[in-house]
Order: sequence, then C-alpha cells, then structure tokens
Amino acid sequence: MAIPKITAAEFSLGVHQVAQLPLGELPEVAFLGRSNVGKSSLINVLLGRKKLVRTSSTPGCTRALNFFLINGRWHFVDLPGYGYAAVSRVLKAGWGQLVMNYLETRQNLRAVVFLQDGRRLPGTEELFLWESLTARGRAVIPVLTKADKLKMGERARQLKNIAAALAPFGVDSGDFLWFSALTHEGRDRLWARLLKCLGGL
Ligand SMILES: Nc1nc2c(ncn2[C@@H]2O[C@H](COP(=O)(O)OP(=O)(O)OP(=O)(O)O)[C@@H](O)[C@H]2O)c(=O)[nH]1
Ligand SMILES: [Mg+2]
Repeated sequence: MAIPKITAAEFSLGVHQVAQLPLGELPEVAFLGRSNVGKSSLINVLLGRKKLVRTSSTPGCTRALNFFLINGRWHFVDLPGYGYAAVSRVLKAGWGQLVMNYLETRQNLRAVVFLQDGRRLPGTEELFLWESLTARGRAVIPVLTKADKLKMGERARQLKNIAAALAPFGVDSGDFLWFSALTHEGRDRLWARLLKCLGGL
C-alpha cells in the first residue's frame, strides 16, 4: 500500500487538562509508550518531517498531550512518556490521570500505537495499560522500536517473549511491527495499519 502524501503537518495544541481537548470530529491516533521509547521520532518518520516533533535523549521530553494536525484531516497525538524517575508511578499522578482519562474516554481516538523498546520486556506499566486499553475495546497497534539495535536472532527471541507476556490481552506475535527511526523500517506497514483505522486516504 502506498503511504499518504503529507501535504501539511503542523503542531496544533498542547493539552494539559481534559477541558482543553479539541472539539470536533477529526479522527485521531495516539502514540503511547515509555519515556525515551521513540514516540516523537516515530511520528517524525511517519510524517517525513525531520523536526516537527521535538525528540530528546533526555527522558520526559514530551509533557503535554501534543496534537498535530495532518493534511487537515487527522490528529496525531504524541502522549507524554511514562516510567522515568519521579513520575514512575504516573499512572496515579496528575498527568497520568489525564492520559488515562484520554485513553479511556476520548471518542475521536481510532487507534493507539503502543510502542515498546524491542530490547526490553513489557513491565508493570505496560501490562496495566494493555489491560485498560483492551478492557475498553481500543484498537491497539503494537510497535517494537529501535529495531536497528537488534540482530535477527535477538529479534526472534524478543518477539517470542514479548508476545508471550502480552498474550493475556489477545495479542498475537503476528500483530507486532518492528520499527526503526534510523532506517525507516516498518514505516509503510505502520501507515497501512493506521489508514485502516483512520478510514483510508
Ligand atoms: N537507534 C535508534 N534510536 C532511536 C530510535 N528512535 C528513537 N531513538 C532515540 O531515542 C531517544 C528518544 O527518542 P524520542 O523520540 O525523543 O522518545 P520519546 O518516546 O518521544 O520520549 P519522551 O518524549 O521522553 O516520552 C532519542 O535519542 C532518539 O534519537 C530508533 O529507531 N533507533
Ligand atoms: Mg517525545
């Protein structure tokens, strides 16, 4: 499948409270994952923009729910990462509540791209989030990031272990996409999955 031509991609707003969530019917996809997993980098690759979304080697770079308007018809939502130092218990803290509320109740949300570092195994936060998302019937697209850091043998082993940990949530090893922001591996397949959820080109 062809990837869409991105004619316009712009930051539209940063949401710090539920009341600031944009009104309107635009379908959106959100990018969820541990801090530093590569959410912002992945969005830049999908959009073919080097620096639309700020990336950083300092975890916790993205603090608000950042909405980007794409081709005037979709929102991509870069969520704040969880799992670093002082906010590792996010799921209860202020902005953790905002993210959970958003994930659980947002009508416009068509799919959640759930990123997991391909070198790690799902931790408590991931299991908690998978549980909440699947309980709400959310469409989740599991992506394994930093694929360029793993050899083929390691990938196979990691995939098997990650899929086994997430099997209780109905995830199958065939559902995962490997992705690399360096080589762009996985970009086209991820677009195909996104377009299915967003209703095509
Ligand atoms: N090798 C490699 N490095 C990557 C990849 N994706 C992201 N990185 C690096 O990982 C670091 C974090 O990337 P970000 O995209 O800022 O991560 P994030 O998930 O948005 O982090 P927060 O905003 O803190 O939640 C940066 O140094 C990136 O250059 C990848 O596919 N391969
Ligand atoms: Mg980020």
